[in-house]
Amino acid sequence: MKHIYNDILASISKGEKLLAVLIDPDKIKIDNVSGFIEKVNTSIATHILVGGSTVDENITSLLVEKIKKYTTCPVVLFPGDVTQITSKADAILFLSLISGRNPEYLIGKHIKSISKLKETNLDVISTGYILIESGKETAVERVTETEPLLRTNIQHIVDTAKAGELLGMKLIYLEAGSGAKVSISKEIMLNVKKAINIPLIVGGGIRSKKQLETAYDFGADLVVIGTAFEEDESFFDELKPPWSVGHFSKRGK
Ligand code: 1GP
Repeated sequence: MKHIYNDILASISKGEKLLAVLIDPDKIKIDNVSGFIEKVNTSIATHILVGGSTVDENITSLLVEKIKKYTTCPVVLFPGDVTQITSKADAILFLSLISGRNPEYLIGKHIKSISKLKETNLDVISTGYILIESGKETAVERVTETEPLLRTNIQHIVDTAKAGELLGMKLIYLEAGSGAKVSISKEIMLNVKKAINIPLIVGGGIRSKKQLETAYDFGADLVVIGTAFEEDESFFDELKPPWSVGHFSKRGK
């Protein structure tokens, strides 16, 4: 088993910031994978996340297999459902949607996934997944039938993240939703980061280098970007090492 979580901790302890490119199996053509991954490889990206809210069965496995052919970046599953689990990846974010109150997404799906997970060698990373409202309904809300947390109720968001940590979760993921118009605010990131002692992931609606820098400056250890790369692959060209910001260094490059 690859120790992806321990590697994340080691990178963070060295002051490094991490970037994951999110690939939604529903949104990429299998023939375009090699070209897309080539771009990932030349950028500062450190991880590839694979997953989506609604994905046809078996596509994920084929996609991950193909991605692995072209990169040494760790591939981490970010599954919307049990069917997206594949042994071809290196790790899985074992997400519990702690902003919501739907038992299926708090513990139900997890129980259903065990027989499949037992057949894999994935590094299973328990993740407290917190959906924050971003102005319009997101796919996560629709699929999970849960309400996001109000972005103005900072204390409630902080307490939710802290409760996740105290329950033993290893990562906290603040999610504004794929393609969100408004990304997670500085104030939310700063306050959550101050309260927790585990790595902080931030994603949803980050579309520029400036927004990426802001997320890092306000506490994100790992930023997830999907839509911006899907819509314009030239964004990768702006994110090439060496990074111009002094505080940022890319692991292994
Ligand atoms: C979505 O946080 C991720 O689950 C990434 O969002 O597609 O908006 O980059 P974007």
